[in-house]
Amino acid sequence: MLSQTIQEALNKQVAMEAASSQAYLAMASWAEIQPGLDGVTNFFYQQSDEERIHMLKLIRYINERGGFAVVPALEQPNITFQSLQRVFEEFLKHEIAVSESINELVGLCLGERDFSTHNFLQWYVTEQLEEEALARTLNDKLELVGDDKGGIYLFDKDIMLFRNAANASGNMTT
Ligand code: OFO
Repeated sequence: MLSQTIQEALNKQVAMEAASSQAYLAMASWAEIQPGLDGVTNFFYQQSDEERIHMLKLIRYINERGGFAVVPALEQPNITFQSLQRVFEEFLKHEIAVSESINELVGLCLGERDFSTHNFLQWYVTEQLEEEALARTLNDKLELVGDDKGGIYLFDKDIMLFRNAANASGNMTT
């Protein structure tokens, strides 16, 4: 049985994963109406789906452990972006915030001696390492490219390869 404290903290994480899914959906929709960003569009649609799966995993776990998973209300995320660089900066900022939140949750579980939840959360710890690394790599590449249209074309063409490579090297999954 989950303690009230852990249940509340897990439900906060549910809301965070849902917000991530919405934020990345908005990025996908923005990218889709820009000329030539098919790769970035696919990347964020897929990223949004994965965040929803992260949310579902938490919901199932909370309910399985005798708690009650609360489906959260959603705020509208940023829907327009000044540039492709801004999109990826926001992506990285978001992933860093998620990692911090997961780390706090892990610490809380140790304090509460909830070793099952601590164990369950290890998947998220690994996942966040992979996602943050991928977000940093993509930001570095965009910084190199700057405003060069040819570079942005190649970035868009290769983005799913970077993603698949990150999936293969870690356990970024769904
Ligand atoms: Fe990368 O946010 Fe989910 O866990």
